[in-house]
Amino acid sequence: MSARQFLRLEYVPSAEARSEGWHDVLGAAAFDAAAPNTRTLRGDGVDFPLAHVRTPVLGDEGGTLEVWRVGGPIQPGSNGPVRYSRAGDLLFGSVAVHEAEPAGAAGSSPRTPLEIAANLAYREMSATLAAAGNPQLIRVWNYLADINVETHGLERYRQFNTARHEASLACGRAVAGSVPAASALGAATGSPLTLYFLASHHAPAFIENPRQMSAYRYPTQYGPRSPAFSRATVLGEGSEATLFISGTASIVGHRTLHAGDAAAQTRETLVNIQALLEEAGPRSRTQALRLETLAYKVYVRDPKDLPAVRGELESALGPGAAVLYLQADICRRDLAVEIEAVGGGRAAK
Ligand code: 3EB
Repeated sequence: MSARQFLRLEYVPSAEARSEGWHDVLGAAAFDAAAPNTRTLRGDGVDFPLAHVRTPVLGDEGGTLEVWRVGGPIQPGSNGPVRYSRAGDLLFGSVAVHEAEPAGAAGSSPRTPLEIAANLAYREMSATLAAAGNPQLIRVWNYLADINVETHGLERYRQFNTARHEASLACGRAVAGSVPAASALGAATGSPLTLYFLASHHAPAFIENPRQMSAYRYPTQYGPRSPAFSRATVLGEGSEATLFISGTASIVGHRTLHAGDAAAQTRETLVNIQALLEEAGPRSRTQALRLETLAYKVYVRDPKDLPAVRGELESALGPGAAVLYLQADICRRDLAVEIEAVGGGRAAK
């Protein structure tokens, strides 16, 4: 069995990206309001999977790269539309699928262009993991256009959940319990369904939040198929561990709290993240991880809420924390903010 790789996460402003060394990059995601122009990066000999996500970076005119680095040799590969790279027991992959109108067959499953795209993306991701021998999904990031828009009689986030659930079942994957940490956010209209993911030869620990109903047990009022994700996963143990906290919001039980109050939603979300740290600590010997030492991506629905959200984060984390603020629509209309986090490795901004 290969050695565990030590993952490091960095948020790098695009303007500074040219001066980076890329030899130890397993994969990356570029966040930018504009359609991506990554020719400069490719021109510099970059050969890792790079997800392009069309969400504006708040408080910064240029885009930002989320960069995942490892030690040791990296092998690139591809499988159908999936680009991936492997290092030791880790795999990073990325896939983007455009939505097209279905050729017919109304009433069959999957039914909508988004369901078809998500079904394809999840099947290709699964096939890639099986072929590469890194079958354990640890963390998946999902970005889809117009996430709160209803088409074909169902909100698009709910369509996505249907396809994620059904494709996972079809690939022999769990839809409850042993499911990866995940986020699902809106992106610019017209952008393709974009996924990037981390997988391993080793299963992670799966962490739920005692303050929240598991999302995979949500009642059908949130959609016909429940969202198949864990609240957090931990790969490895103790000082070697990496903690992946899923998209987390102001939800207690299964209900949204503090609708219309972005500051209060931010505080409630941080209480949920603290609860996950307390659950993960004894399970994975990650007690050394504290709120202040995590790296965060903060999704703000309405840019005018940024000062309130940032104020809450700075008072909870101090001014030195690694935080990337993005504008994105969130999976429930009454949520103003969603926060995801990574702990361990050496997270730095
Ligand atoms: C996803 O993969 C994650 O329904 O409790 C983010 C924050 C998400 C909260 C929730 C779901 C929730 O679907 C999206």
